[in-house]
Amino acid sequence: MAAVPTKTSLADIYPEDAVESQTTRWNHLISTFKSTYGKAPDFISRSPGRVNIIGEHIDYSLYEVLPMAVTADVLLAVSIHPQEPGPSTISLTNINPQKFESKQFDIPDTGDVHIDASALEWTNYFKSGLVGATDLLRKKRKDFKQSVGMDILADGTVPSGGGLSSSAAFVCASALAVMKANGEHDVDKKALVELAIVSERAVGVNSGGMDQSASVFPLQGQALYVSFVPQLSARNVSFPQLSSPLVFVIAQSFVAADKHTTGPVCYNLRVVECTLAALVLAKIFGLSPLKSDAGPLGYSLRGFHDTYIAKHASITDNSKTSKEDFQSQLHDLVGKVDAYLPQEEGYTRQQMSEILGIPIPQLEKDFMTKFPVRAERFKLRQRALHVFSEAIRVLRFMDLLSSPPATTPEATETLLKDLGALLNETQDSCRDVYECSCPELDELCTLARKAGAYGSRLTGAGWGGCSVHLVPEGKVDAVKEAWRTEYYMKHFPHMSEEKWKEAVVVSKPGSGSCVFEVK
Ligand code: NG1
Ligand code: MG
Repeated sequence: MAAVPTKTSLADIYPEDAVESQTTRWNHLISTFKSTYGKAPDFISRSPGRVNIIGEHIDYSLYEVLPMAVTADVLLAVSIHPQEPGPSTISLTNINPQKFESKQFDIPDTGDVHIDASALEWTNYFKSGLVGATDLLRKKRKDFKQSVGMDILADGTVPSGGGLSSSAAFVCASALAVMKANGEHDVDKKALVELAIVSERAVGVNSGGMDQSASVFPLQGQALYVSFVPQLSARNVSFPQLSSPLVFVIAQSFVAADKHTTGPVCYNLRVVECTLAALVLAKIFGLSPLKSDAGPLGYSLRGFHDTYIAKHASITDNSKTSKEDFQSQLHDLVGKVDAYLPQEEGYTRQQMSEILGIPIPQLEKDFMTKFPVRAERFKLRQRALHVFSEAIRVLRFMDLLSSPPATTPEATETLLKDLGALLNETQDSCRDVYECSCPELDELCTLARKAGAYGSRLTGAGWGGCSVHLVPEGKVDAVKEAWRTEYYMKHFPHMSEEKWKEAVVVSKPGSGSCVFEVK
């Protein structure tokens, strides 16, 4: 059981080259807290954003993914109110009050807080962390009812709607703050991640568990291999020793991937499609009823996969299968999908109802009500093909990362090219098969590759947001210049210097959540 660390020095939180600017930022946060609330904060909770290196849109199908934390993060400076009878008050202000309006609300003495997911408020993310932390505290302590009151000042540097998972960073930092304010000093990382996953679903997105894992678990300088089966677990992964460093460059498309407007329709629909693909495949292969699992809607493609293997290869615990065998199972499943889910144009509700022997109203009630979807056709074939082939790419990427040190420039070049090729394949699949890219993201990828990137792809949910690129150290400037002149100046001719700084970031793998004692 690893606990969220308590830190006392910024040098333990940020990469060396970021410490100076972070010190200025943290000092500003503390002084603004003092001028806002007339006292110093008791502590600061911190949780970072993430970039997903590979394994896109497969976490909610319960396949392994490989994200890393970035330096950009959410900080919540907190001062705790003394416990008193009656409602407790939460005051929330933001370091950027023009953009994020101050709010205050009471937690009634029942301790239950209502979240109006239809209102697009930044404070909802705090509330969702609060609700999750309250539930966890109630499970841990029989007499726990209601959180104490708090004064909070938030400072987030993860761009919202930018594909670096500002939402998970905010929810994790909030839940951590509530746990800490209520006297929990050793917050279990896994418990925090699990509660944040469930909490974020309360704000309207049927999310997988990658973002919350990537915000909480990472150790500085390492990527994170996250597994969801047989249960949530994460392993820090080192990058191989190379003769020139591995450089990931992150570029914003500045197309808002706002899951609360067009987004949820797309994202939640993909979750529905993957769930139904699992059920339809299980039916076709005589595996119904499929056992329910940790997929957001109760069933997953991984659940189908393991059940299929249990029946056909008599392997009961497939999580212990060797990587090679697991990969060949996935290849086999790609072939099965190709043969047994032939309909390129998608499946109608009527067709799925007939295959599954479930009346349409029941299908809708079970899978399309919690998060409504509007689609007429469900592209089970394409979604399952993407998921199984992306799961293979993650395994291949991991294999490459564990290759022996590449000490010569030639060996380094070969390895980086191979890693890049996998990123490019992911982008092709996201664009053509999973349909979660957009022209602007495609453009950023094409420009980067032309300017020398080894591999380029969207990262996060897609449909806008962010892209990630594996770039030779010596070509970072050329890639940046290509984007500046051929993407940003073209699409956003009036872009400010401030915005340009946000647009492209070279990020080192950062460290996960922590609490910082101020006093
Ligand atoms: P974004 O939209 O980038 O935060 C979302 C999901 C992830 C994962 C990716 C796609 C949430 C909170 N996050 O990420 O779990 O499914 O899309 O790989 O919904
Ligand atoms: Mg998000």
